[in-house]
Amino acid sequence: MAQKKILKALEGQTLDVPPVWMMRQAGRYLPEYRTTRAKAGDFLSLCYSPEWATEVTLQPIRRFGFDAAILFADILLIPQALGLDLWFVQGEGPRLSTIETNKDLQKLGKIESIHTTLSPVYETVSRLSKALPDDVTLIGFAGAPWTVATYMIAGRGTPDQGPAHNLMQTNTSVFEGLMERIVDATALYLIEQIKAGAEVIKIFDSWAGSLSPDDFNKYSKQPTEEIIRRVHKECGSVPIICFPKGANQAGYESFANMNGVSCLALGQDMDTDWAAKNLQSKVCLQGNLDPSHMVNGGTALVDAVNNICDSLANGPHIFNLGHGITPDADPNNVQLMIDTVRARSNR
Ligand code: 1CP
Repeated sequence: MAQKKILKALEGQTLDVPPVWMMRQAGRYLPEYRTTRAKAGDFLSLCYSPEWATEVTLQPIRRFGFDAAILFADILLIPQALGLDLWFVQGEGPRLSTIETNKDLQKLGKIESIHTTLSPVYETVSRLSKALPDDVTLIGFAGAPWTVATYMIAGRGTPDQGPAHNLMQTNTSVFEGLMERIVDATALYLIEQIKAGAEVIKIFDSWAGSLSPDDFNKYSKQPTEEIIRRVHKECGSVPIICFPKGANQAGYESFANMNGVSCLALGQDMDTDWAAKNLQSKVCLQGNLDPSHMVNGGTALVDAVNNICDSLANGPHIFNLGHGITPDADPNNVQLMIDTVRARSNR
């Protein structure tokens, strides 16, 4: 039986007090993160420096004592490792060279060569697994193929993932060829993270909500299932958290019924009473406080935390936000959130 609280919840145990961590817990809302990032130079240098990436992953653990640490990296390192150019424009976000034609696809490197670019990330995982306190769980992660593909096709973040939908419809073979390569690379990447010490894997499908039901099944659920199958075949039954963000209830139900999924992360748009009733007997649930409470705090925050915990109290629950914390959040509100969760007792 697992000793760490997060692993207990992922095994299906209902705990007195839900364990807690936070998406983007290492980030710009923390002054110590901004200092380290300035020393590292830029965001990508931070991701590829085992020393600095380890430091920023540990910062929120030291300050708040979260129950899990998530590797500091980004879902867009996979496109870069496959051969695309990647850079971040200050105040705007990521930019990438794009995949639009079969010729672009053929230019991508051999899948196995991703490890050359990504080896510093594995080194960070290995350092973290030694540096973390005994009761803190180390989470590795990757983007799901659909979400990663949306950036590789558009060359940037898009409000509606239009370019990826267009390629899917007008050049299905290039789109599916790209998806296959991302599946191959992501499985290898996650296997290496686990070998280096990651105890849990989270797969972020941030743009799953823009897919029609058929496309959701084909391009969110099936590729994710294939990655999990390969990871489990190579590494045994490592717990997997999936986040098909914005998926509807039928989409969440199909993920809960999928082989190998231990936990589903809920966005703040999900009704926790519905999720408790329809999903929690099959999987652990993670979430789902609206990140705006981290900006505003006060009794609204306390009430919202308690409502979520009440609603999910009768099954396995890991407390988290419904999406990443924003740079304008107040660290004092993070402390208030943790104190409110830890003051609870479900029995
Ligand atoms: O310092 C900075 O200015 C960079 C901001 C930042 C950070 C802190 C980016 C750029 N990425 C990250 C780290 C990151 N990204 C983590 C680290 C661990 C943690 O949670 O603390 C993780 C898990 C991610 C995952 C990620 N990157 C996702 C999936 C989750 C989500 O937020 O939906 C996505 C979509 C990205 C792409 C990305 N990276 C960064 C930005 C600003 C974006 C979004 C771009 C866009 O669509 O406009």
